[in-house]
Amino acid sequence: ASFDLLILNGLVVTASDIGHYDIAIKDEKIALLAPKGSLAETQAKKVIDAEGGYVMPGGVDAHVHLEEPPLFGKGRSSDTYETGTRSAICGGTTTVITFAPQSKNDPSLLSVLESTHQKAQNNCYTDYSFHILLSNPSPSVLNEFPTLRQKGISSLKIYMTYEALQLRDNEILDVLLTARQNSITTMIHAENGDILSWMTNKLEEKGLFEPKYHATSRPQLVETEATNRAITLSELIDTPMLIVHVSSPSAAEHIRNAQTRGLPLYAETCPQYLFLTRSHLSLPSFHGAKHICSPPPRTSADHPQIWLSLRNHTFTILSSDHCPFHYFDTENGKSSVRTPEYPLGRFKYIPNGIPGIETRLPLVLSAMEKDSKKLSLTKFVEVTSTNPAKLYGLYPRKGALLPGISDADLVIWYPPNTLEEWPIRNEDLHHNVDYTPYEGMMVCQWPRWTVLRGKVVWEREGEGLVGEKGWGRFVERGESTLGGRRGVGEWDVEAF
Ligand code: DUC
Ligand code: ZN
Ligand code: ZN
Ligand code: ZN
Repeated sequence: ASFDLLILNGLVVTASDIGHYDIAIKDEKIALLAPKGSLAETQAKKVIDAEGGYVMPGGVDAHVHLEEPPLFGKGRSSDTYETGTRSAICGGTTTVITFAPQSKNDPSLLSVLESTHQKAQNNCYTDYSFHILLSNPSPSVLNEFPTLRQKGISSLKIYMTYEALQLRDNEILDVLLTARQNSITTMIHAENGDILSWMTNKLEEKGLFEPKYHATSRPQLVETEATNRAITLSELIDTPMLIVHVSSPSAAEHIRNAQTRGLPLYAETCPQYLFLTRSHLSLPSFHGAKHICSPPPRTSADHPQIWLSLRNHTFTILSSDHCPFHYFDTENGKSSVRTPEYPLGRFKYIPNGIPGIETRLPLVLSAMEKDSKKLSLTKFVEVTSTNPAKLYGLYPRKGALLPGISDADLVIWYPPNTLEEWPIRNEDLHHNVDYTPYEGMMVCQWPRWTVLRGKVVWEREGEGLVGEKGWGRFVERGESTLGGRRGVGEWDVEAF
């Protein structure tokens, strides 16, 4: 046979085009795209008839937490590299970028990177890379940036909140300057940690401990102020920055203004800011804890603004921020904060984060199918696959279908409007989390097949998960191919 796999009769959607093409795959790469019908007689070891369903580049989820120690409250991630990446392929995601977390007393990023490699190696169902999660930018740590680049790491995340992670503005400037010098992309968690700690203490003094007060302690302006400050710091250093998990229309407005001024400012949003609201945090007994993440979900009146900011390019990428904690785990999960003295827990200790790696693509595509004004198909591919690949130096190996160049990573959906809608159930998901915050929400699309480097790894109507742990490989990343430094700063940064 001349090809390994043919995908026939699909409606192929990329970030730029939609068309009826057949796809041939050989040696783990896209070999060619041809007009529908022209490959039907071609020899191949395996053929998939997409029957008019969408065929897209595999999802790239650039914001995933796996096997992390307690950083965002009390708990540890419940998903391992094995269970988290397993869940990803069942939801159409073929590449993940997780975090290699530095704690304040880790003296070397290279050893953090090494130990994260050991967790992931031979355990992944998806291809993968890591962002450095930087919590202590000591001079010796900053000196490691060139070596990180040699090892295929070209991005890092820093925090403006969390005791275990928060950097002061001068430390952020140190990181940005060194990142600029090494062409590393900086991601930033923009919430004002001092304001929200102060608010949290005030709430606790009044005896207001329940999960819903998590949202009270972090109003939109906590995010908006920090976003504006982060933009200012990146403008000063004249270096690109991505604001992660943007939830607030007012923060999005600051980002849009910065972009309009030509700054290399990028932003990410997540399904929780399109589908969840802060009223989920008020669910009876302790159930609100299932929806605690940071920033918190906002109101349903904010959702249309978040969709709009995806459509108008304010948001560059849409990631899951999959940050899994069990609900009923009394040691490492959400319930770890419940004591006889505090039966409803104390929100400040509830681990911040929700699972969503498997539901990211189906939730959004289903919402689009019900209301096509929400997002175009090409935009969907752009923000869930192509742009994350470009932003983090994976393109065009990932996020594209370029013959001879792109890996044969595909997600094949059902033909539009053919499935009866059904509710999301945690028991149908493949993560290691005992709940999903999207339980009962209706979807009408799901990946029918997922293909990673030419191999079918998920077939919804056959055996389900057919990928193998360890088929996923580490992918070395280069420099971001979205806009880089501008070199037009107000002061001469080269002098530093
Ligand atoms: N930030 C994240 O990116 N993930 C989980 C918690 C947080 O605050
Ligand atoms: Zn964050
Ligand atoms: Zn996160
Ligand atoms: Zn539908």
